[in-house]
Amino acid sequence: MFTKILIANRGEIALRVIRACREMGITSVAVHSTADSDAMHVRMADESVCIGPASSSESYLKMASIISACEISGAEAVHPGYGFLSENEGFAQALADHDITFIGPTAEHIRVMGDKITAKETAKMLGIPVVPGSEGGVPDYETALRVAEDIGFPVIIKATAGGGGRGMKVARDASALEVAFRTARSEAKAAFGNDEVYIEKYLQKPRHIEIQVFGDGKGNAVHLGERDCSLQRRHQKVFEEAPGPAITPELRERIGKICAEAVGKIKYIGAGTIEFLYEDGEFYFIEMNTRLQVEHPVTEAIFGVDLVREQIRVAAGLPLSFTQEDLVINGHAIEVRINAERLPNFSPCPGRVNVYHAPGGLGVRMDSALYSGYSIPPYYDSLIAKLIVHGRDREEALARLHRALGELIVDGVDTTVPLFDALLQNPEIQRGEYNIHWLEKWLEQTFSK
Ligand code: MV4
Repeated sequence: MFTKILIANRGEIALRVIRACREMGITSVAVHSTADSDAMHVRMADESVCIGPASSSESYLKMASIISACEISGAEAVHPGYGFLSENEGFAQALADHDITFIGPTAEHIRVMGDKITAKETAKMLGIPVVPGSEGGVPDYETALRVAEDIGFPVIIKATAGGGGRGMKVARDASALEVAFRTARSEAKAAFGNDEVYIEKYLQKPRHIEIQVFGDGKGNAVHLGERDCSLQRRHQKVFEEAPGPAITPELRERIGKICAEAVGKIKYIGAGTIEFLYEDGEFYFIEMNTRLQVEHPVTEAIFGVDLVREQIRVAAGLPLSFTQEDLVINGHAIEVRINAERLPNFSPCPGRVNVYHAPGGLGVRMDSALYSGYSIPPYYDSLIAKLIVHGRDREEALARLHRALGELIVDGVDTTVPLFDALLQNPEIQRGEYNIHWLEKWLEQTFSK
């Protein structure tokens, strides 16, 4: 096992990793920008190294500085958290070249899953159901029309190099396809410097369902069920839950087994998430994330496992501490992302937090790097806390979320808490009846009046 791990991240996820290290008897090293000298992750880690100025590109994204920090501190492994360098194949490779362990998959797995076309080809080859569409890139409009008529309208055109929903165009019929195709191409070229696009059948009212998988790098792999992350605004998740309200035990077992077998076959190591659109009883692969995700705590809550501990174990060459049979769902968990943002426009609201008081009690987990008197810097993500509640069933989790939000105090900055208070009053949310378009429609109706 490692004796010292460097955490190449900040905020609540850095604390999350430090806590796992401490429980495992591993020394933690924080890195930070000059804007984060007073940040909680620096205070909580055993050691810290300043790696550059406020701008992420000169600090948290600067590979050479992070590798230097490993050498200065003697850290044997790096946990990248999420965002920043967590899915950067060049970083995983650079660490390997320096004999430092990247706590995550291989550079090759990151590369394959980072390109949407190779990811989809790999998924298909491994027996994962994919959205019907073109085989790879579509070179010209004539090919686009042939594919679209073959799979049937509506279709969606996506940029191979795109991500986070950028560079997508929907065409409802043949007359709309030519404009959509040419616009998608030129926008992809402008945004990503790569004009390759591909085509898929457009699913009109799907849910976003993602399967948590875990591999030991030796061909053993398990799944930890699904999370429903359909409630998103501009491709940012705001509310996530596990298990998914629409997913039966039979559906979970079917898709979970397919995913676990697939990652075992490629000898995947560490945590991964296989993302699907789910509609009318069918799953359609869209992409795979090769990192720990923001919303991992809902999975931890219902399975009673520590996913960061498992990431560290398999990175050190140890086996997973559970088998598929050990993984039994207990109850229901919900996470809400609390951002320092002003409603209704979600404009970032950095600044001084005069008073912070976290909720507590049975079934409540607050992952946050806030403290009273902390100044939220304007340079990074606006996520300031994740509130995770766990109950015996969905109804209890919802009641607990309402109760916990009432205990929370964040005085000094605006937050997205009022959004959750309002969502909890909504009968469709209470019944779990929503899809990927629900939140944006609701926001429009609620705030345009
Ligand atoms: C789709 C789709 C409908 N049909 N693909 C958006 C982000 C990217 N990861 C995939 N996305 C979508 N792909 C087909 N074939 C609808 C979306 C989509 C979406 C997906 C998940 C969560 C929120 C979304 C919001 C708008 C569109």
